[in-house]
Amino acid sequence: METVILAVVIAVVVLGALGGLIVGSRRKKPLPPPPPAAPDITAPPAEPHIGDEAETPRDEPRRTIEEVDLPDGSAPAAVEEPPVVEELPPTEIEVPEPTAGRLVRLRARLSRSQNTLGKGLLALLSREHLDDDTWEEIEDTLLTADVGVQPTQELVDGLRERVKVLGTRTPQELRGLLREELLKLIGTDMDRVVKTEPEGRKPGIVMVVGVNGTGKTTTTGKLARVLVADGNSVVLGAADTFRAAAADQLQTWGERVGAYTVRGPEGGDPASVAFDAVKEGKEMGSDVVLIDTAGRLHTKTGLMDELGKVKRVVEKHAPLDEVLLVLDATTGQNGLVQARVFAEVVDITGIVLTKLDGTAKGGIVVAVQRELGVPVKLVGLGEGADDLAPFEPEAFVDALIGE
Ligand SMILES: Nc1nc2c(ncn2[C@@H]2O[C@H](COP(=O)(O)OP(=O)(O)OP(=O)(O)O)[C@@H](O)[C@H]2O)c(=O)[nH]1
Ligand SMILES: [Mg+2]
Repeated sequence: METVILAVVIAVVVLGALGGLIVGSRRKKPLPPPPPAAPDITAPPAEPHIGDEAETPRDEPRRTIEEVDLPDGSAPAAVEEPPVVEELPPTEIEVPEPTAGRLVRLRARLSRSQNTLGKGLLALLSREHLDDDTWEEIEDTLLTADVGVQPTQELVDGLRERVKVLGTRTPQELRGLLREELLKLIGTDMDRVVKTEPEGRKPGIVMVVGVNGTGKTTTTGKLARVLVADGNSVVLGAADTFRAAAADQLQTWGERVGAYTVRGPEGGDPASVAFDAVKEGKEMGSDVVLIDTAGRLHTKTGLMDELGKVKRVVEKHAPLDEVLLVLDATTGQNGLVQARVFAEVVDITGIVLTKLDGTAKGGIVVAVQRELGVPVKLVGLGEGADDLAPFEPEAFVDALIGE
């Protein structure tokens, strides 16, 4: 009898232990796959709260280039790192070019703006008789280069006045005048530094916005390189969930310089991806989080509503340090209309003008700053990884009018 009881007891113990093992191993399984992609557009916008981020699948090994200490006690048991060691490909981390003097190095890329705007103006100003027709041609040149009506008027008035005072003119004097007047239009006293180092906290948070195809993702990738080159650790947030390829594109940029990319399911909530990216940046002790956003949407929610929401949700962590509006310089006046719309929803703090290489419309720099009252901080001068330059008015004008 005793043996029977003993057997039963042993059986119960063994079964219990097995059950425990099963439960235990289930707990160790990776987080469940993402929910189906179709978002419920009728539901009121649900803003993520602290803790919601656990729902975002961590579906990729973390590719950090260094060990990062999590803050004490903040690592919840549920977040289990997959064993990444053998999965890491032998990624070669690139060392980006330094940013100093990039605009000067890339000046030849401005050749079309240089010919129409800079050289065109100089040629006109060098005419023996500066009659009304010539001044009209000067005006047309400026308007064609997208300088904008009001700034064009100011520049022509300023030049007319100074040329009159000057009397006879040498080419050197004319170049000097034009240089000064162009610089006056562009402005030399604006703060064009991309703010990534907020006081007393980390990480700096930068959001990149703009309509589709302007160069947001490319710019985010190039900016990550610039920051890494300057010694910062960077986390990228793929808040363009419109298509998986968008996140892949960003992640590829990140991997080249060893920046980790936070992404969500295709069609998922961009705001929660952005929220998670900043959370991750905090946990990893990163210096900067760059958030790439969509230029168009899955849902019927307006792009602007969505951007507003991304901004609000990210600001549950901390205020955004920069909101960069990316504008395609080749689209001219269209870009200005876009700028106005974006500025109403998110406070734009800086403009990135892309595709300035090969366009004659370099004057858009002036027009867009006027439109928004916000400085151009970066310019895109090509598709290459390091073809993004800090915008320096002097170097820009010198490139336009030659030396
Ligand atoms: N020539 C030139 N091409 C650029 C520049 N910046 C971006 N591009 C190109 O513009 C195209 C679109 O760039 P993306 O970065 O994908 O644009 P996006 O705004 O992220 O587009 P969506 O994600 O569709 O909204 C790419 O082919 C880029 O290589 C630039 O400064 N000069
Ligand atoms: Mg993109």
